[in-house]
Amino acid sequence: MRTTAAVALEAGKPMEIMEVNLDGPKKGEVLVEIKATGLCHTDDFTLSGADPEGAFPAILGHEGAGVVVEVGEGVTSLEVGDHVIPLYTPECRECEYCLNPKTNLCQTIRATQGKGVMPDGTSRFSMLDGTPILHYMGCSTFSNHTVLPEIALAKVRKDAPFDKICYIGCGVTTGIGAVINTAKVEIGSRAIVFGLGGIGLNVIQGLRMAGASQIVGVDIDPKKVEMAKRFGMTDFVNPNEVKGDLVGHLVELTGGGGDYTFDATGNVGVMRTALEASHKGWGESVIIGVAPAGAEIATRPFQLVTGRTWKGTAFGGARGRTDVPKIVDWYMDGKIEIDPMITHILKLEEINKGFEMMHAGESIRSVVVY
Ligand code: NAD
Ligand code: AHE
Ligand code: ZN
Repeated sequence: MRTTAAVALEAGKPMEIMEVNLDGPKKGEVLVEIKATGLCHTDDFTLSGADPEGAFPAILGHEGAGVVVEVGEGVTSLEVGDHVIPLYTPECRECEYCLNPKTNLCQTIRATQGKGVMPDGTSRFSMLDGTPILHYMGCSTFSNHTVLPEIALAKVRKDAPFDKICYIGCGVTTGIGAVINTAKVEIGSRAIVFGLGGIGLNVIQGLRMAGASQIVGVDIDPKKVEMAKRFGMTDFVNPNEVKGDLVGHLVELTGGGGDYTFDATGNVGVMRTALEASHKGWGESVIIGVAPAGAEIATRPFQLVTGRTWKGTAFGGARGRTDVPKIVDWYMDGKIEIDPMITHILKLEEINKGFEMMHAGESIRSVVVY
């Protein structure tokens, strides 16, 4: 079939909207009509050329929601008409990783996914002249139609609006999951969140749900303050307005350091600050942000010797086929909020404008509706 997609032809260039060929689903695969997709900072990171796994031409996008149009041979858990959320972290429920309760990182298709192809090593997308186009994070939600492995789709209730629940495909689940699954924050904890964008706000929302008593937000963009307060931030710190040492300031503000700190910026300098602003003896610092190729984290080992723990999280530690339908229920039951964070609804033709607004700090989440 033919479908319309925003194609990233090369790093550092705006995407181009074009008709592309899409082959039907092979064994174990599913054809999905994407109804809406969010724009995550990770898409921007890959488009910029900073992603070691970034390869072009590719169809980016990994935060979508849509409807099953066709199922390939052997697919048993989904049928035509089902509403689904694509999963860049799949859940096969059979591999060594899925069988270990300590991780959500299903590895069954990770190698081919990282190369931009389906599990059989080929792409379903191509240009009209036949040139193959790569998939991205196994999702490629910047295409009106896409093909995914069955294990990379969460089936969700049909009354949930696509233009809101697409955000559960990455940002909402990552932020809330980092608090609940990865840090396992206890009631009364003090926390510091670095980066108040589409992920950091969901960390704040998760911290409020978990009963944190102090939620300090740190961002260099004061435009983020109002929304962060709305979601539960109790104190705001702009590093550019702190005279002297930022770590010392945060340690004083939290009475010794955060019980939990979270990096949602992708800046390795910020990651160090987050670790060092966590409490001596027991503080845990969770890295969510994705850093550019070649970037490395550093701190004095003494910071860890004296009881701080450095952790990371992918997709908030969530097991997608199991957890994502529950998070959709939380949204539909009013237990979590999504609507205020979706600041812009765009057409696919406006997708590059969406990334410009992300760069300018004018948006929290832009969502493309097909
Ligand atoms: P975003 O652009 O919406 O937000 C980033 C925020 O960080 C902005 O508000 C920006 O002003 C702030 N910021 C930038 N530099 C800063 C600094 N030096 N100090 C304080 N604040 C600073 O991005 P997002 O969509 O929220 O994504 C955040 C990060 O999380 C990105 O690196 C993204 O790739 C990553 N991410 C990781 C996962 C995961 O599973 N680990 C999932 C989604 C996103
Ligand atoms: N390809 C990059 C790493 C990118 C990365 O860390 N991705 C996160 C999800 S970001 C979603 O917005 C993730 O889930 N990582 C686990 C994994 O297996 O990719 C690189 O550095 O090579
Ligand atoms: Zn993302």
